Amino acid sequence: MAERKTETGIQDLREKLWGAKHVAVLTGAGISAESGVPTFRGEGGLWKQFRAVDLATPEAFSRDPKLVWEFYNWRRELIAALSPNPGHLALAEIERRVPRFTLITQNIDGLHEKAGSKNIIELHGNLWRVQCTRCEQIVEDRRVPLPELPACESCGSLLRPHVVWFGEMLEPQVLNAAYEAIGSCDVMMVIGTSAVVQPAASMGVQAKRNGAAVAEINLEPTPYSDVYNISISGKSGEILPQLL
Ligand code: BV8
Ligand code: ZN
Repeated sequence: MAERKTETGIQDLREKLWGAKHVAVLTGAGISAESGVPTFRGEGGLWKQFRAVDLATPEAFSRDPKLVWEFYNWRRELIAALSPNPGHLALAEIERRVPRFTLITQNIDGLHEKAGSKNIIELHGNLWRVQCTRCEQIVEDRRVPLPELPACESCGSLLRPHVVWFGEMLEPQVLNAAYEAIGSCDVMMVIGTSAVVQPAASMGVQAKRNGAAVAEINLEPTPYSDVYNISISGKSGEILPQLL
């Protein structure tokens, strides 16, 4: 395992970042950890407490929609009270200072938008949108909590969270937009993701293959730490402001 440098890594990334024409960023649950949003894997991770297959799959929703809604209502309640942290804010500031910026996130918490980021691609959907299981209409819904079994305003059918569950396809336009950014960026930062959920997990390597310089910022090593050009060990809320 190559050494994961913090000081020289930050210096190196700073130089690359401020010379870039198009900066792409991929974020995971780790960027929101310092805001108080639980991550999925690792210490205190959601999937230690709950089984993903019981809650974040279409089969789980068909079997027990009340239980799945209870899980999402609990997360809505928790996240509604939280604010962006210095990591989210630094990304919004970087976007204002570079010629082109694309933020690809696996998170559904909406905190990047709250921090002022503009060009956001939400790979896995958004906790604050719901979709009708029959007429497929998608609407923003910020009620906390939602009824046990929320119903569509147009057709009365059961609503589901507008998120991508395990075993479901990501929306093609969303995925295409992400791949376009990955193919055209010259610098990519991969921040706070354990890099195990596909297809997001391999986006950093794809950017590197396309010629971008790729830097990881994570508290822990990941399967790609040795593959990227730079791997910085630390909290995103502490590292990202140092890039400004
Ligand atoms: C699909 C949304 C086509 C809702 C989520 C190829 C090989 C093997 C399996 C597959 C494959 N392709 C597809 C699959 C199946 C599956 C998959 O990847 N499974 C894995 C687990 C093996 N993928 C899919 O099903 C995807 N669909 O590919 O469609 C298809 C379909 C069927 C069959 C084949 C192909 C859809 C995946 C969508 C899953 N939806 N959730 C919800 O949240 O409720 S995933 C869930 O994990 C999260 O939402 C999150 O988005 C995602 C990723 O997690 P991370 O963000 O990385 O978070 P994690 O907790 O793991 O890590 C946190 C990291 O932060 C850690 O590294 C930690 O060290 C670090 N950290 C902590 N604090 C800090 C920090 N870093 C910095 N600073 C800090 N302060
Ligand atoms: Zn409907």
